[in-house]
Amino acid sequence: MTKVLLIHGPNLNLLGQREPDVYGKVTIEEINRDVKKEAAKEDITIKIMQSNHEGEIVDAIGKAKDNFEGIIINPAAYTHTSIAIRDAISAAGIPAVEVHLSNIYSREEFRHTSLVAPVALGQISGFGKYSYILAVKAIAKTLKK
Ligand code: CA2
Repeated sequence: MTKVLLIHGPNLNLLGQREPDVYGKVTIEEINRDVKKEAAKEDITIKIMQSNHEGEIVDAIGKAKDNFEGIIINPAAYTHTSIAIRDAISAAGIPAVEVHLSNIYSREEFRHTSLVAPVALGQISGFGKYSYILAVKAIAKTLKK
């Protein structure tokens, strides 16, 4: 069974509780349930974590190489600020798909830059919870090659 690590970055635990105008009503639990369902169709086992702490995310990416074949990550606000997360992904040497619920390019200018994108396999942005489903399909296709 192929194993993939899904990382939700800071504040994504608040989904569905605040700012529904930006992120909709979807909750992290609903995303996780749908992602697991989609992954099962692709014979992928998903381990899911959420963290509000940069170092914790860096540590998880650092360990991922030994236990997972790929990473799906929504780095949330760290997308735009974290060289540490970018370097960890680059060092991990396994494919990582960057995911965003919102279209980061249609929002404030400071969200237009992703430090992670250059070291990711690709980026999916703007499709709400379907961004995550598309990410599962993308990583599945890549890992089956
Ligand atoms: O669109 C995305 O998925 C983002 O990664 C979400 C981040 C944001 O900083 C990125 O620019 C784009 C924010 C995640 C915080 O989510 C919240 C959800 C509900 C209430 C408050 C924050």
